[in-house]
Amino acid sequence: MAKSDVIRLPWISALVLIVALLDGVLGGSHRGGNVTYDERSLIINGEHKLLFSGSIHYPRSTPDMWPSLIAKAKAGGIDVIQTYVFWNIHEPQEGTYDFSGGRDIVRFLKEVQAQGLYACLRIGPFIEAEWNYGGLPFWLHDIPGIVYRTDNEPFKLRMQNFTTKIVNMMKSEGLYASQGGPIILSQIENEYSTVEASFHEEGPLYVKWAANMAVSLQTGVPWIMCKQNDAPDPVINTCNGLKCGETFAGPNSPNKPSLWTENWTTYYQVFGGEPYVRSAEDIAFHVALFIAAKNGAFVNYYMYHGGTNFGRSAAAYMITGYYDQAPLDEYGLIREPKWSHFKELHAAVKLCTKPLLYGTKSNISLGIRQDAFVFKTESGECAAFLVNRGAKDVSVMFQKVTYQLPSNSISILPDCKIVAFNTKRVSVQYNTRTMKAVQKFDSSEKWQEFKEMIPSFDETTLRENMLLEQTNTTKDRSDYLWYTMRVQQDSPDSLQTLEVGSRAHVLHAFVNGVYAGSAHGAKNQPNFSLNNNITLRHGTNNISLLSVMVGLPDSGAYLERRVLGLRTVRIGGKDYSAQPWGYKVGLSGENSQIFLGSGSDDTQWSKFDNSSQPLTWYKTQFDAPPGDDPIALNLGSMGKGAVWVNGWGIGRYWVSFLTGKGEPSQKWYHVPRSFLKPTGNLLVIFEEETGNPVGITLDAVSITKT
Ligand SMILES: *[C@@H]1O[C@H](CO)[C@@H](O)[C@H](O)[C@H]1NC(C)=O
Ligand SMILES: *[C@@H]1O[C@H](CO)[C@@H](O)[C@H](O)[C@H]1NC(C)=O
Ligand SMILES: *[C@@H]1O[C@H](CO)[C@@H](O)[C@H](O)[C@H]1NC(C)=O
Ligand SMILES: *[C@@H]1O[C@H](CO)[C@@H](O)[C@H](O)[C@H]1NC(C)=O
Ligand SMILES: *[C@@H]1O[C@H](CO)[C@@H](O)[C@H](O)[C@H]1NC(C)=O
Ligand SMILES: *[C@@H]1O[C@H](CO)[C@@H](O)[C@H](O)[C@H]1NC(C)=O
Ligand SMILES: *[C@@H]1O[C@H](CO)[C@@H](O)[C@H](O)[C@H]1NC(C)=O
Ligand SMILES: *[C@@H]1O[C@H](CO)[C@@H](O)[C@H](O)[C@H]1NC(C)=O
Ligand SMILES: CC(=O)N[C@H]1CO[C@H](CO)[C@@H](O)[C@@H]1O
Repeated sequence: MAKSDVIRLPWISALVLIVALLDGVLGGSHRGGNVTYDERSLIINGEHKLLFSGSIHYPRSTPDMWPSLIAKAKAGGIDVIQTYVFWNIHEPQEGTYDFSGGRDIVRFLKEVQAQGLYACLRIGPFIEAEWNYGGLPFWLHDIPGIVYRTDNEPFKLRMQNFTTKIVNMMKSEGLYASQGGPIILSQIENEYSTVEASFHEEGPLYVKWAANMAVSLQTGVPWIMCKQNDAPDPVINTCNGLKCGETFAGPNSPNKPSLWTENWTTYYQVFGGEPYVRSAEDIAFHVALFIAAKNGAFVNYYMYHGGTNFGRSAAAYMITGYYDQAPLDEYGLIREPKWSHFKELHAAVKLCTKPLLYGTKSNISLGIRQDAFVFKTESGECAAFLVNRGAKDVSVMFQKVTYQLPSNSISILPDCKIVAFNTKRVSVQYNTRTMKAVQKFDSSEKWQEFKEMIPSFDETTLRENMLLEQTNTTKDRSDYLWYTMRVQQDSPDSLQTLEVGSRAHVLHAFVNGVYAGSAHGAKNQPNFSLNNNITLRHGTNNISLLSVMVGLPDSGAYLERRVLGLRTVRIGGKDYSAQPWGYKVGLSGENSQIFLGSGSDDTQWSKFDNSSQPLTWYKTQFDAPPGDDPIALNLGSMGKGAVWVNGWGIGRYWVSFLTGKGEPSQKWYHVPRSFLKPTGNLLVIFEEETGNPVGITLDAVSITKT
């Protein structure tokens, strides 16, 4: 029997305890200091640091959730909170800034500081992040001559302006570690290498410009560029990926440390896609491998808490819940065994800090697929990582002792003798999440409805003899754009084919105000078509096509040139693309802000008639459920649309887009407690399809150990 098996359990508890105690004693010592680096690690106040970091994005939760999310990260052994800065929520119009409420990044960072943690600020300001337009404000699109993310003056001017604005704000609040604040790193650009080649010789020029621009802002803390192997000195190139312990080519200069800015705890999920579940064991293996094999000194979990893409903030096809499989789930509840397994991993690695950061490394082959990485200081402190990359459990001999190594696992020996942790051995209890309906909306008298107008050509004012590009027409003020036209039919009523080619995401067709079919694309299918038979009447017919975007794209080169919306329309084989088209941006319910329930809205609500017609608004009221469990709307009875509670955008839902297994990608939609009043909360839903709101429930979310 392996020695390690006998000793492990009490030993790890003791370790956790010691680390917890140390943390208590040293708590608050995470304060400020000048930040530099060498080839081994970041150096804060002259001290080398081995840091665990977790991504928590402030706009994906609410300010009243921030303290507990940060506290749970800290309790899980996280040292650094990493967030992007979301340009498009802060500068909705050029030169107009908003840092209020959930946009209060300073408040978020001060909470990080108050809990004694560091922060890594990824300014970008292009961030991708499965966020609408990759974080770029849409007004950039209208700047003459602009080309995003390359050596282009109009873009560089705006990028520099916003980056400077953020850096100055951080400085004036004293938030850089060099000023005694929490921020130890900031990031410029984001995974630029994935588009760099598209910009030819201008790509590398832009990288140099971005690095110089950032460095000239003199934050007193290092800048990083992730996935950017040519990051110019002194900017540190960092790794993003699932397996940086295997894939990272390493720092691009001998004096830079090995930092992993995105170790994906799961993968984003799209409508129509299955959740991606990455096991705690697999993540722990790659974290330990990065530390041992790549001299990793900073590991960030992307995401530690994913949260919610409220309102219209998600990028194309992204579901509203974000990285629900992270150690803290969408609702901020602890997900086991991930959270505790990582906590134990962090504690074990921290016990190796001295040999890791100040020792010399050697590796010893223990078998064909087994290696030991051994770190020793001059004074004799020793830590070892025993790696089994093989698919079989094996026993290996290390320093005359036999160790059992489960398949694909790493054992951590903080004293080179006793196994404190093995990435494969999960000792913590699993938990499961329960959704319990606490309120039903099954009484049809309590619902009211409003059928969205189907505009005809005559009712439009914006006219063009062509099919307009969708986003340049909506300016991203709405997901919805109506394309309308008239078709003259001289012969008697007849069946005709309607063929529409689209580069938007969803299409609903109406002929003479009557629903005539829908079609949609998918994340990996940028265009789609609708092919239906329609009945044309003798005389003039009104064709009204509602083209829908489910978020703007967030990645790729030349984002400003994307052509989205309808591309071709044929009826009875005849091409109508260059006919006179009339346009209407947005829904009438959106334009009157029907979801605010304010007096200024003159919407004529009527009794719920249970007719399940497409394009219907529904509203009702509800009281907040007692207790403080998180709550979510179960929209399993609905099709596709959007939800608001007391005017807050809960997000887009798309329950009818089933996964390969025939399930909705997301059925529950988080309603943060802070959006609620005790009684009389206004719930407004816009349903594009034929969903029935009578089947909706409000569920309390809780976790139980299993
Ligand atoms: C950082 O370094 C500067 C200049 O060397 C020094 O004035 C300042 O006090 C240092 N800051 C901290 C927090 O140690
Ligand atoms: C950004 O541009 C605005 C004008 O749009 C200007 O007033 C402001 O000073 C600029 N800010 C920075 C930090 O360059
Ligand atoms: C062990 O070290 C040698 C020499 O530095 C190196 O070539 C080899 O790749 C290392 N092995 C592993 C598994 O990292
Ligand atoms: C966008 O729309 C404006 C009119 O609002 C037009 O002048 C411009 O050419 C359009 N740009 C593109 C790229 O379609
Ligand atoms: C087409 O729309 C116009 C203007 O709204 C309306 O007067 C007309 O009756 C509609 N035609 C049909 C066939 O519905
Ligand atoms: C999508 O576009 C490509 C070329 O741009 C075309 O070949 C293909 O048929 C289109 N697919 C659909 C479903 O419209
Ligand atoms: C349209 O009508 C034709 C002829 O009746 C039929 O063959 C075809 O299947 C129909 N297409 C659709 C999409 O219903
Ligand atoms: C609503 O309509 C559905 C069928 O469309 C029916 O099953 C249900 O009983 C109706 N509910 C009410 C309250 O009328
Ligand atoms: C750098 C790296 O590890 N990238 C990988 C991240 O994960 C995706 C999806 O599994 C892979 O395709 C990448 O190669």
